[in-house]
Amino acid sequence: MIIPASNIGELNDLHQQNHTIQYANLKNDLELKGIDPEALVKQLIDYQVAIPSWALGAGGTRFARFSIGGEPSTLEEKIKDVGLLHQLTQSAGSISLHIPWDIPEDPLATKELASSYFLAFDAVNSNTFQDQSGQRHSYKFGSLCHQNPTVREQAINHNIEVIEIGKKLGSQALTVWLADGSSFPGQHNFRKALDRTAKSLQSIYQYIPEDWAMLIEYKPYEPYFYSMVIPDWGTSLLLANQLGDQAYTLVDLGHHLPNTNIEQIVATLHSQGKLGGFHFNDSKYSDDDLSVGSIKPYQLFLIFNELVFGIDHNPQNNPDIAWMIDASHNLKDPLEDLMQSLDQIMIAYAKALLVNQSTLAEAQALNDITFCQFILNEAYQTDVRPLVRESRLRNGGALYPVEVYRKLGVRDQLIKERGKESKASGL
Ligand code: PSV
Ligand code: MN
Repeated sequence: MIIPASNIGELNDLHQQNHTIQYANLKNDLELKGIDPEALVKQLIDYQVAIPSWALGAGGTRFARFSIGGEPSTLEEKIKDVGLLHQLTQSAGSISLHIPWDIPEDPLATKELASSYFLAFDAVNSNTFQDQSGQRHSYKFGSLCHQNPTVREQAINHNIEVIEIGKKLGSQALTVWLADGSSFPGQHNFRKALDRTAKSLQSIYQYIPEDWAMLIEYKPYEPYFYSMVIPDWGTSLLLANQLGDQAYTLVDLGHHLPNTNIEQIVATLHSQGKLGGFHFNDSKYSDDDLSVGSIKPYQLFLIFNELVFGIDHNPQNNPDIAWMIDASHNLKDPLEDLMQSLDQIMIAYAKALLVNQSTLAEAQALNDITFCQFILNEAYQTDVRPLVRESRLRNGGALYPVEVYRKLGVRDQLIKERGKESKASGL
């Protein structure tokens, strides 16, 4: 769906006067500190986050799934939903497909449709954590780590097919997340399971095109509760190093045990040139898939602080990172949630851009811890929302995306078009 620009303009006009004052005040404050607000707005405009094709419908828990109505039931409808998100936020410029949840029947037409909404295709994701109807061998006891070579071969071939689909769409990365693991001590021989996985990944890696990356995601537990074959960033990095220059680690914020210092992991991986991808979400307990920034916004800021520093100090040539939101909700309207999440990502990024890195380095050299913390607080406690709104406004986006979405009754229109019972593929 595309909203007439005049509708967005009219709703923006309601806030324009306040926004002009707020932006002018912030601009003034920043200039007094020697910061160029225009440069920040440009950086925010350039920062784009991929939307996963599986986040546009209601997600389920293992207890229930509550439909939200008007869910996109085809890939085309999903692209239209991401198009709408991008139009309102100007920060969701790509879509990431999960195969086989979303297989394009006519990749060229799919690509053209996406381009008409100014969308590109981000990483393609393989799925060897579910059995599909008609599938010959089950993944119940693993995929790339499976003891039976025929099952491993099936999972390897699936990944190769996903690469082929991605090539037709213009994707440039394959993300592999493995549910492989064990739920009981003794079930797995850890060494053999890891070794089989490494060999399977090697077979897939050979099909990675020259200008692609292979992103290896880790997760400490779930769906298995005793061990996961790739439980942590160390194991992912080890595999990426064994595979070669085009293999990287992907950090999903929800895939850490409580209180893990994720910002340090990010810094370490980036310093090794091995941080390839990022899945944004937030969590209170584990992989909760909560809205980005809803639980630990300060942690998100600290992560961005490491990223901003790393991107500016990159002799190791860590490539551009694939940014994506990875969350699926069973309560909120997913489009509203994605707009809130994108906003929080931009806010955390904008705050991190305010950190005076050279003054921080001087304070660190003097072991002036109080001043180090002051510098971070100064940035974190700045209200950067006018900057983020201004960056949306410059390209025709909404000052307040959720408000526009609600005032125009978009969900009701989608329900009228698609019905109350339509169901998006995914989890
Ligand atoms: C697994 O929990 C994961 O984070 C992987 O990225 C999957 O592709 C995705 O979630 C599915 O929602
Ligand atoms: Mn993920």
